[in-house]
Amino acid sequence: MERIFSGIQPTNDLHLGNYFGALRNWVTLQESAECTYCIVDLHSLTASIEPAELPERTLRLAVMLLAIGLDPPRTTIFVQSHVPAHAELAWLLQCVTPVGELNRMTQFKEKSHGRESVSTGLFTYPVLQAADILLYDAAAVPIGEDQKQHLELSRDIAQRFNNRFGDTFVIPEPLIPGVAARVMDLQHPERKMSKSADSALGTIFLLDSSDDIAAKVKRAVTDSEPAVSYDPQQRPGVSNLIEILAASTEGRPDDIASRYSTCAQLKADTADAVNAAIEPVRARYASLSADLGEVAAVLRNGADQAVLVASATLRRAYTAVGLYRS
Ligand code: AQP
Repeated sequence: MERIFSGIQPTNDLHLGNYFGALRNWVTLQESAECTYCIVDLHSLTASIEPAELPERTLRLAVMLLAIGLDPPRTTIFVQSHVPAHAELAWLLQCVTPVGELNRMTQFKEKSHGRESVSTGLFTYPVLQAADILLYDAAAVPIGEDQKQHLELSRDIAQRFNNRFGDTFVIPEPLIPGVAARVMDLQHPERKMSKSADSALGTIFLLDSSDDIAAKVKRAVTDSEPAVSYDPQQRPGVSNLIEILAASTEGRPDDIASRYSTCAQLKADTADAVNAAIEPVRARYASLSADLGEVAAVLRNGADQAVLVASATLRRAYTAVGLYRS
């Protein structure tokens, strides 16, 4: 079976972009592939999170991953910092990654913009991401479009390592959905929807109430044209709503656009469709939250399985670069 790997940060509650861009694919892939999914808590240290909040956020994210339909032990779910090989391989990979390649990363430019001081961790974030993926011999990585550049860097790093030290890593392919690959912020449709946006008004969280979702969609920024048409470049706000409705109903953006004459009706139907799509997730989240001991056990078992695969790959990489092993 093909191996799949992907990760998500415990930086805040999950939103519709995470779900449509990546997580829905994570669930589908369980049917046809050997899947390993990771809560990348080491990555989240590059954002400013209160240490006291991180354990609870990590556990809540694990509950959410089960609520969306991930199914252990068929699928491995674990926490990145429980498997030391991630940090160890990241060091090896940093030693073959030119600074110039990291300087080109758009996410680094965006996240460091205007900041007085930027951590080395934020700069080398994509190298740790490459280590995450390469440790599990992943042939494919389900991600949203915003992560495409990082995945390309992972491929370049793996190729460079293999050329220099001999075949060690599988070269991963990105798996990006055709619709809603980049869900945009409802208030700033030129920016992607994000967990850590300044205002929650532009972000639909999976745990938002139906009323909150209806209110956020109603207030979504569109434009001065009253008619509905799908044109992401010229009409990002309206087109974002159309994509959200398409992803919620498994429809096609062009077909949906042709069925609406007013933005008000588009907004009303989008809110209803989003609520229908995520209501089962909210219900499962509530019932799974009643037994956090069970969720903690899933993460312990996941780490045990992940360690086996990751340490074998790390050994291969250590031997390839010539480190002495007794
Ligand atoms: N707006 C989005 N549209 C489609 N896919 C998205 N993803 C994130 N935002 C969108 C995808 O979700 C997966 C997990 O993302 P992450 O938590 O690891 O980091 P991120 O990409 O940095 O997501 P956020 O929400 O923007 O988090 P913060 O604000 O904490 O940085 C990835 O596959 C990503 O592509």
